Amino acid sequence: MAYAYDDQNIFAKILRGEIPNDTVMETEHTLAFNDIAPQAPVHVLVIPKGAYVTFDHFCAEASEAEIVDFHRTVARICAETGICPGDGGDGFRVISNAGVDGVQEVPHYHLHILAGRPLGRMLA
Ligand code: IU
Repeated sequence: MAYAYDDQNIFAKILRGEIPNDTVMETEHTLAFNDIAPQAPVHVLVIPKGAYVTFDHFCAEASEAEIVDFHRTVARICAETGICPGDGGDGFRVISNAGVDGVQEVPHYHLHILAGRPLGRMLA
């Protein structure tokens, strides 16, 4: 796997504190913030603090601590937002775009949490 991480991408700048963000949750390894152009009433971006480009890059090279922290953070945000079907919420979708065909805009791995309206059958 050969990923070159561009440390000038916008999320890298957010992580360095060079650009403000609307933080939802922050942990040792993970930052979550509201998307600047929300596509649903709930639209949270969750990013690892490490320099990973895509889902596969993150899962292949991040430590188990980073991977667990990331996914627990996603789950905590869903729970605290009240969108988990198991707790009576109306549900949600998680999406991660990768590369050209995935139409990935920002080359720092991130997962979208979308909720708050019917999201339809399509993935995008
Ligand atoms: P994508 O998965 O890389 O296509 O999505 C990138 C997201 O980052 C997209 O939903 C943008 O609205 C969002 N975003 C942001 O929240 N803040 C920014 O400064 C920029 C993009 I640039």
